[in-house]
Amino acid sequence: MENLPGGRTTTLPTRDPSLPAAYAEALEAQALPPLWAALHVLLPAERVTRAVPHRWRWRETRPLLLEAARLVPIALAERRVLVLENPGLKGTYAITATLYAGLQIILPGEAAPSHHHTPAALRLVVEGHGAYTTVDGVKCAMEPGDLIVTPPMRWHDHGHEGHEPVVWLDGLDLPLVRALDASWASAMRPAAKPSADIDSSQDEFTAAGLVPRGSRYADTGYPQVRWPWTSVRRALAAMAAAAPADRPVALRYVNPKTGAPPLATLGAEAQWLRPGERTQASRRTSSAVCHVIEGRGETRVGDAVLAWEEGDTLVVPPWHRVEHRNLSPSAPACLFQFNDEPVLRVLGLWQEETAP
Ligand code: GTQ
Repeated sequence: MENLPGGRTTTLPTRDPSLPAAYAEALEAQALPPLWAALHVLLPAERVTRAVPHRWRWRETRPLLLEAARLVPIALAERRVLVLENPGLKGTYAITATLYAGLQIILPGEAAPSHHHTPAALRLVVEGHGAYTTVDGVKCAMEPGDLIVTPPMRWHDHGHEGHEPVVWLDGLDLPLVRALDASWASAMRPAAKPSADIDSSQDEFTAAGLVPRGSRYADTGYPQVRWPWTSVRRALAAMAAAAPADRPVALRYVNPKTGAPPLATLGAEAQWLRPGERTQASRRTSSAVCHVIEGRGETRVGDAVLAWEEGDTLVVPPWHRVEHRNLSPSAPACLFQFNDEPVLRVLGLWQEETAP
């Protein structure tokens, strides 16, 4: 497959030019397009996507985010976000057919008001200290590399008690939810002072294989909404130290009580690349957004080779061969990714092919 322009077209052929004109008009008048005019577009022989491989460099996005913070008051923007829009999907605010990604910036003392909506969201902190997201009144600290999820219809707002700008990567299933005509958000409310609660990950999910007998928190179906990077990194480092050199070192973020993905529509993973490591090439029917938490390297996505360093973000369209490479001879590299794999799996459409 590759990236056919207009591969997944919005307007399809609706006429068979070989039909008698009067008959073709009668079909159109009765809203009865002939399937044979579009069959091989609807069911192509090769998978197609308009999304293309692309990389956003942190050293280019960061100054533009800081400028947005100078130019646009939070009261006006409500969410001060520059959206990572796939160059193949112009005008859609989408990074792939199903996924949305944006970089959000908040300044010390600011508060982004509270709302809730049908799309699911996750945040991965890129830079800065002292911000927090409140999920249904529970305060989740945001330190670099931390993952926080906001499941559908949960009230959330963002605040900042630190001293420097904080930026995070937002990942949502917004294009998917829009395709289902199911996107909806409540009116904004002023951000309320968070309750004294801290998030349960800090005191209830502190070690693998152990869950609290009785939780101090309301049972919402989402026992954990925050994964501190310090714990994830420690787990990856321990795994890297023990794993055979030919085994990939990657961890999936899961609901600790069920093993299910952290959100029904979004999967998330962290991968540790040893110094000099090159991963085995594979392609999947799911699409993904990769973010560099630390290190430098390059990733082949389809025919593109995308060099990366800390803070960069890449998009992997569906069915594009991916191969990561850590270019440092001495330091590990850590990549975070979110993807639509749970959706593909539940629909029976998930497939992976590993290069021989
Ligand atoms: O922080 O609630 O990037 O509602 C897009 C939509 C962030 C948010 C986004 C949102 C948010």
